[in-house]
Amino acid sequence: MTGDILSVDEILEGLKTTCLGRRIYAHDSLDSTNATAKALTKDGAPEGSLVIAEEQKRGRGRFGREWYSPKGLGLWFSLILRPEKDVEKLCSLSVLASVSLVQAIRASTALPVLARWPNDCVLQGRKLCGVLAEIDPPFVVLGIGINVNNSSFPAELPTATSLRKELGKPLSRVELLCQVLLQLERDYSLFLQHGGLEPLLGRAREFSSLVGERVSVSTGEGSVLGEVLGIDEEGRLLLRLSSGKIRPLIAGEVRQVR
Ligand code: BT5
Repeated sequence: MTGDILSVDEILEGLKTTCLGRRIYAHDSLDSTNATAKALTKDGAPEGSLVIAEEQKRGRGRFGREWYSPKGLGLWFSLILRPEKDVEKLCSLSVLASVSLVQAIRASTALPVLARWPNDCVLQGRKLCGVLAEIDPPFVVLGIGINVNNSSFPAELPTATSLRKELGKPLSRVELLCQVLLQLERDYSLFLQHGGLEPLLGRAREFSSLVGERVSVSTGEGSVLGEVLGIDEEGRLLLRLSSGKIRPLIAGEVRQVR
C-alpha cells in the first residue's frame, strides 16, 4: 500500500472494468468532484468517466449540505453515466450505488456494512459512505464519498465512521476503488438490461438497515410514520402505515423510531 496515491496509472493497473473508470480525471484538490464531472459532460466526456480528488474543498451532500472530504483519507469521486433512459425516473441510481458499495466493502473488509435508504452505507448506525446522484439530462453524475483512512472526525460529525476506525488498520484506497467500480459496473449493467432495480432487490433487502424497522420519514410534504417493508424496483421505500396501507416514498430523510 506504499504511498496510496490516487494516480491514473495506479488506478488503471488494478481496474478490471470495461467502462467505468476507463477515462480518469484525477486531481489533487477540487471544490466538488460532482461539479467538475457536470462541467465535463458539456465537454463530451464519455460515459463511465471518473473524476476523483484527494480532497474536496466544498464536497456536497443532498439539499446543499456539506460533505467532509479531507486530503488523502477517503475516496471522493464521481462517475458520468448516460443511461439512455428517462433519467428523471432515476432516483434508483443512489439505491443501486449503495447496494454495490455494501457488496464491494463487505468483499474487501468482511465488515457487516448495511445500506440505509436512500443513499448511505452505515456500520452500527454510523455513516461510512454517502451517495449524491445529480441528474443533468441526458446525464447522471453519480457522486460517492467513502471514509477510508480517517482516524478521527470533527466534533460536528459524531455519527461518522471510517473503515480504518472499524478495522483498526489502514486500507488501500486504490484497491477498494477498483473493487467498488467493478461491482458498480456489474450492477449498473443489470439495471440497464432489466430497465430497473428488479435484479438487485434481493440484495437491497438483505443489505438494508431498515427492513422491519419502524421509521419516521420526513418528506417535502411532512413526516410519514410506518414500518419498512422493503424497496421497490424504482428504488422507492415501501412503508406500511398504521392504517395498513402501503405507501411508496421517492425521497426523504429516515429516522428510526423505537
Ligand atoms: C450524502 O448527503 O451523504 C451525499 C454525500 C456525497 C459525497 C460525494 S463525495 C464525491 C461527490 N462530490 C461531491 O461534492 N459529493 C459527492 P446527505 O445524505 O445529505 O448527508 C450529508 C450529511 O452527512 C452532512 O450534513 C453531515 O451531517 C454528514 N457528513 C458530512 N460529511 C460526512 C462524512 N465524511 N462522513 C459521514 N458523514 C458526513
